[in-house]
Amino acid sequence: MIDWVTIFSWARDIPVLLIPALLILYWYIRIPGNMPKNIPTVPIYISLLGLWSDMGQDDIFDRWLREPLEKHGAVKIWFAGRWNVLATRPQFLVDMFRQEDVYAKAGSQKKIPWSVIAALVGDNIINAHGQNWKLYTSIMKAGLQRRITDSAPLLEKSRLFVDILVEEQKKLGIEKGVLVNPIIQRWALSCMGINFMNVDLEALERPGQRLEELQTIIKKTLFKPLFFNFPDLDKYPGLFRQRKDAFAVMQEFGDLLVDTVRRRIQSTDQDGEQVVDYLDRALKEGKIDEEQYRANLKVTFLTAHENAQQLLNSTFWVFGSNKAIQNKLRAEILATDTANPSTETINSLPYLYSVILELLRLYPPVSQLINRVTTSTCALGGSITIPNHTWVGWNAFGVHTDQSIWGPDAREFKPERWGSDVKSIQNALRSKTTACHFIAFNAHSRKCLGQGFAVLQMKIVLCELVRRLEWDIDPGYELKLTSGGIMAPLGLRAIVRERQV
Ligand code: HEM
Ligand SMILES: *[C@@H]1O[C@H](CO)[C@@H](O)[C@H](O)[C@H]1NC(C)=O
Ligand SMILES: CC(=O)N[C@H]1CO[C@H](CO)[C@@H](O)[C@@H]1O
Repeated sequence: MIDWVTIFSWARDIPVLLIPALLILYWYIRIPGNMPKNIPTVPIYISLLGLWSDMGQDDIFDRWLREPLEKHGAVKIWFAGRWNVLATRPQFLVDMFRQEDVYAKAGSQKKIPWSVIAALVGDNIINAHGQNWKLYTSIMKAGLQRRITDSAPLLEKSRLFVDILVEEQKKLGIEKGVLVNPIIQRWALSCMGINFMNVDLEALERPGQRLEELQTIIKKTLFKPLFFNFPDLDKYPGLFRQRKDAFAVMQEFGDLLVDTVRRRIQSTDQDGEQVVDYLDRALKEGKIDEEQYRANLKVTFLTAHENAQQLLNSTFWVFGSNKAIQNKLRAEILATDTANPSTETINSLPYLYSVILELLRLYPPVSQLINRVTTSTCALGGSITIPNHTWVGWNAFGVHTDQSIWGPDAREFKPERWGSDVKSIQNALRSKTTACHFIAFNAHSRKCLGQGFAVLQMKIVLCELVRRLEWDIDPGYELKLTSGGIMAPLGLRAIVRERQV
């Protein structure tokens, strides 16, 4: 028999339970009253799309963000558990990037210090502000910007990378494409190791090492939509088993990395000039503590391989689907008539250079970042009044594909727009960066310190790739970009053929 009495008393309790729950939810997602009124709000469900849809971030942008951003230059947007101001108008960005003290860097270590991502990155050269940033820069800058004169070590890793692609294709026959992403990750880890950690990780030579495996796990863990949108949930690892595991993975990565660099040959690095050597000495001299040492080591490891990895993922897509560009680049590279180009030769090729800048423009690996906080009430670009202690950020994909900035062909891949000789390309890069028309590496005081290395490394791998291979996109592959976080194609397959050289 139905127990009506119980049901009624239970039903009576529903509002009693529901009202506080709704109030809490309302309080949690409400837009603070002092947020700027003269810019539109992106509805919260768009920020939460990742929870139920697998739309790529280019589609999400085109559908919901492009119009308000191009019209108003900035929007209010929900991200990582709070309301933020996101800007794309160059004039606003110049203002933001120039006034370091007003729009202060504040990464997850400040915003969500209890979170998994904060456990991963800590307080480091990228997200620190003020004295700490100055300290880290004074220690690491020389290592980050070390001039690379010999192309041979990077060329050797790129050669191995191409060998592996060819081998994998042989195993698959000629109809199915190679899954390029995992091989790219091994290439990127190897290049990072020999240039910043003073250690050859042999990620290409010996696949499946734990340090490599952890990278795949970390990337998956960080961008779990639920925790990405509601980082407050990270406060309860007891409730969420997978978050407990996530914290353990971050710890394991740090321990393993420190262990790996400590085991490198000690005799040669007394006066080593790589980032790890400078960090070692700073730790020994007591300039930084163990925690700061680990945070900066980890962030160098991550940032120095991850962005290049994503950019090369995108490169396979662009060249595979645009043979004319692939062929034009090949012609320029073959005209050098050498399999072992020096850095001078590599740096003298204008098309190669402009192709890489165009890749960075249309597929900026760091496509959106909200990691600055206002330190007082301020007027962004003189017109948008933002309250103190509000998070602000930028979207590079939006800036780079705005037709009012880049012209009606903004969405087309046209390397020629950068110029036809190295000098004019350099000038274009400089002026477009200063004006914040191009922000793949950010701009002004906090711009990327690894830019020189990143571009050289891409030039070298492209030389080797197009010299030895031709490739097409697997006909069964349909382009889909990642839905959040770093921007790149998902699960790309390419059919590669070795050229007769
Ligand atoms: C294609 C490759 C790369 C891209 C697209 C890229 C992009 C960026 C961006 C957008 C920022 C600004 C981040 C922010 O505003 O918080 C940045 C900063 C930084 N990048 Fe890169 N990066 C790349 C490669 C590298 C490499 C290879 C290194 C070497 C370790 C590196 C080291 C750094 C450092 C240290 C900063 C912080 C600079 C500062 O705040 O003073 N990057 N990068
Ligand atoms: C801005 O907010 C921060 C954090 O709440 C506070 O420490 C700081 O004093 C405020 N600055 C001003 C100028 O009110
Ligand atoms: C977006 C995407 O698929 N990127 C991939 C590039 O390759 C690495 C290595 O396998 C993957 O981890 C990334 O997810």
